[in-house]
Amino acid sequence: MSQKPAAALTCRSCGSFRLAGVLDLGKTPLADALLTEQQIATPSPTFPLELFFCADCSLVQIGETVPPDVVFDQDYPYYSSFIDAVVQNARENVRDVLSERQLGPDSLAVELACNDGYLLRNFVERGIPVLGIDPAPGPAEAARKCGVPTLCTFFGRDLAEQLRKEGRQADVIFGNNVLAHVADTNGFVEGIRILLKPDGMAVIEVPYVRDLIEKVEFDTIYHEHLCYFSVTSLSHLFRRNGLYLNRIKPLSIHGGSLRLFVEPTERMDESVRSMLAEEAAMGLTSQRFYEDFAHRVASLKGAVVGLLSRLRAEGNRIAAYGAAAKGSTLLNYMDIGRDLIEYVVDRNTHKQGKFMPGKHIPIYPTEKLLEDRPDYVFLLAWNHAGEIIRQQRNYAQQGGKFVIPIPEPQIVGADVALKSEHE
Ligand code: DWN
Repeated sequence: MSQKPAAALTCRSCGSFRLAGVLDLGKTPLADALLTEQQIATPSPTFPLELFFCADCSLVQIGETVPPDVVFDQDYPYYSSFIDAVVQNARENVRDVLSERQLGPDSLAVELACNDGYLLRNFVERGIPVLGIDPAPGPAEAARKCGVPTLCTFFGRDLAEQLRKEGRQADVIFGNNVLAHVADTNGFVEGIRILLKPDGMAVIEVPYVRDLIEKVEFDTIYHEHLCYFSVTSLSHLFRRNGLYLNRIKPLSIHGGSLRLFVEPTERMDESVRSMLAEEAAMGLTSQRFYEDFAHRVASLKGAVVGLLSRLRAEGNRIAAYGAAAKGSTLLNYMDIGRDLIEYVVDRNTHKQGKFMPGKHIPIYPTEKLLEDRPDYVFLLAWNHAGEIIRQQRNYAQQGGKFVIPIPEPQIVGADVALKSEHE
């Protein structure tokens, strides 16, 4: 691993200059910037994608900050409600919070990056007032359509102050897969403290950097994800802004995540203490934990490209499932194009008919798999393998097979489809 001086760069959380290079994925297009037929005729803008480790607060982060209004523009295509696991995870999250906190008509539940209302609608159904905040116009409009009053804007210190002045402080603030996305990390967290009632609680979900490193989930690195959190780096970030990480619930979603319970009063429990101790013992707080990551990613590339090339050389046809942002990183870093993958399928109607960034692989509805019957389906959305394989059991039972690329390439067929049906 290079000890990159990275002179111009400072840590997004603590401001330290002591950033060490972990992995350089080169200059890549924006992962969710899917292209129309017209747009593939001209080159897309690309941006450096390099991962660093902060020796002072342990935050893993990328160096480049692409302007948020470029990343989350009017074409931002991600809609949570197309993914059953995400909807179910949100339903369970709300159920658990409501089992601990008595909320009613005088309460307020806020979600930062509420997307299409997939989570707050659980409060709307119970008559509990809500407020959604999301900068992407498409998802924000979808949230309003399911009864979630939504501000289509970025959240931060200023908006929090404005809402507090209007008397709209929150009993509970949710933020799922948003903390890693914000350019002003400290301002966002300070905004949470300002918006929370003194006895309020924030429930925040983030992917866990330990899973990223240990399971080689390198494709979850893209320009939307500015930060990659450990419990150690999160604890520093919250404390600096007057909040306390009091409880953690590890989750399997998105390749391994943490559900964080954060309050204005310190009440740290054993779940936090034990993870902090484990991270120190494992070395997540020092460079050595990250030193061989680049080598392991390069090895994974060789194994995946080798498998796909062998399958193609044997005369097999291969499609992909999931026009996921992570899929863009994987295809572009591994240089996997239409010579190996004929097309991608996705349930999200906003993605169908478009093309993947960089490799310009076309995206079709998922029904194409049964119509066209490719020999293999490469799971770009490997983090949803169970849900997808269950859903595509007819394809599997007719001989179709799946290639799961992460943490190492493996082929699964009907036997897994049948098994996963009963999971
Ligand atoms: O942080 C983020 C994560 C949570 O979601 C966002 N910045 C962007 C996005 O990342 P992603 O696109 O890599 O997420 P997913 O959830 O892995 O994307 C899955 C893709 O697969 C979506 O386009 C939906 C699609 N899908 C499908 O077509 N049928 C997914 C499932 C489960 C399905 O059954």
